[in-house]
Amino acid sequence: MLYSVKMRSSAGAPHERGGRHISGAERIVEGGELEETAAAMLRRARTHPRGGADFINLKIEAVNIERVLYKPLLPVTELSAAGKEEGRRIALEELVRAGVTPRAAKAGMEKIAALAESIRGAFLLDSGSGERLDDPEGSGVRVSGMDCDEAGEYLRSLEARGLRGEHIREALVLASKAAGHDGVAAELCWSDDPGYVTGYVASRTFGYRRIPVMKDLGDPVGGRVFFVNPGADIAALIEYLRRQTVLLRLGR
Ligand code: PML
Repeated sequence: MLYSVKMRSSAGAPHERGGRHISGAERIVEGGELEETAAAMLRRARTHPRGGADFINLKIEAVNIERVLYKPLLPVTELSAAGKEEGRRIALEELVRAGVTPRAAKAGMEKIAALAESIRGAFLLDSGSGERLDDPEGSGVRVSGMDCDEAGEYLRSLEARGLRGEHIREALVLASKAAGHDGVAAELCWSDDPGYVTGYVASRTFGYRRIPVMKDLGDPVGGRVFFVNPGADIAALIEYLRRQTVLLRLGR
């Protein structure tokens, strides 16, 4: 039996009552791994670089294996950038190469850069016009229901390339789930961890393109934008991103 284990933590108040988001994590694991997984998530919520959490929500649910979809993990390419300006310029070029118009790419970059505080979800923007497609007053679409199919094999493959830590482990899984939907043209993301300045552009065509610097060290604001192909069914895409369970497989 497989279980989904989800954690979200906040400071000051629960998320629903306006608390400041601290951290979130999600795994899909076998029953025997539940205790270890839950303990690791609690530790993470209590010792996160964004601050200690006052409210921690841990949710464990059985997964209906018949509803699980399997998709390939995106291949990773590491790009180089000397600083934030170069990193953001490269990200814009990568988005345009993946089929996003320059106008929409710029709009997406500005959406994240203009945030005063990180939001929990991702913005959905039309890849042609740059217009926001999810609730304009809302806090974005939170992607959930994914993990790698073979956790050990996945971690070893990342480590063999010198890629370590929760950020890349989770971001690559999330980006691969999103890229597995026909409605998603590309994704732009950088971290909200003040000590972590890496970001990426992901697309099904070009894979996960990792950019080493996308913001200043110490900046606690990051975010994520999905650029959506014109004509995509937005409600179906949001349902897929939020609720469809997807297990990602290496090279398949
Ligand atoms: C996040 O953890 O908030 C997003 C991480 C983006 C970059 C991950 C990486 O490739 O190192």
